[in-house]
Amino acid sequence: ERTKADLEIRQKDIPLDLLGRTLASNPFAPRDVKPFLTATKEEPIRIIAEVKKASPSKGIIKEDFNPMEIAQAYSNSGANAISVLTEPHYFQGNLEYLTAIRRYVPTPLLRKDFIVDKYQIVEALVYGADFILLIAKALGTKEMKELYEYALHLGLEVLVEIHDKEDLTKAIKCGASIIGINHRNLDTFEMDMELCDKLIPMIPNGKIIVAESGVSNVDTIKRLSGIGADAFLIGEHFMRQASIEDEVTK
Ligand code: IGP
Repeated sequence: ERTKADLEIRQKDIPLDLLGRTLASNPFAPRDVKPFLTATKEEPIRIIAEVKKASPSKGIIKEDFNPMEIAQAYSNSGANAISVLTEPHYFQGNLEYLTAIRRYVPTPLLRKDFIVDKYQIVEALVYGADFILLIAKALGTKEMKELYEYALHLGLEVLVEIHDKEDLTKAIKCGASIIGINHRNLDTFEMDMELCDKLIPMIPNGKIIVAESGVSNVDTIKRLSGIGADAFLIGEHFMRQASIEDEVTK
């Protein structure tokens, strides 16, 4: 649990000399994830496969959870990126999973967590992420822009998650180039699988669009790809498969 003093320290900027040392000794230079996530004629459907043991809406999803094995299976079956839950309480994630996977698996990695301060962004970098998640609903416009620019400054890309029109306005204001439409309402856990139909037409051209949550069949993927989604963030469905490799290859 974070104490108030802890939070106050975190709100301060990380001193430049400390950041400089951190970056100088960082073995994980972030890779450019945009080409991996952009739909092309040759590869019109991009998959971000998620490593997730549990969730607040479903409880434990996978009992015999081995993050490294799962990531390897995702990578072998051609996933374009891997999302690693690092949030310890609700998702039973761990930052160490990110580093372990980064050492042995070549696929680009998303740090999936509730990111609210710069400290977590530096953490994402040194633990081996290539891009991070920022949730529009959880941040003010000014705050989000500041965190977004900080991540870019460190060489990380950002997936900005939206759930409604106000979130989209925020995402556009902060200059987001990768926008994730989360079908799941994070307050109520309600799903709206028609959300992309409403929001994609409002998104300016040239953005990478990621459809997130509740995607569990090829028909949904084809339909959303047809209306402009580049990539699909899929967690639970893959975690419940006996053979992840067969399922991703579909
Ligand atoms: C994956 P699903 O329904 O395929 O397991 O969803 C991903 O979209 C979901 O884990 C997620 C998430 C989040 C988790 C989307 N946004 C924000 C934690 C925080």
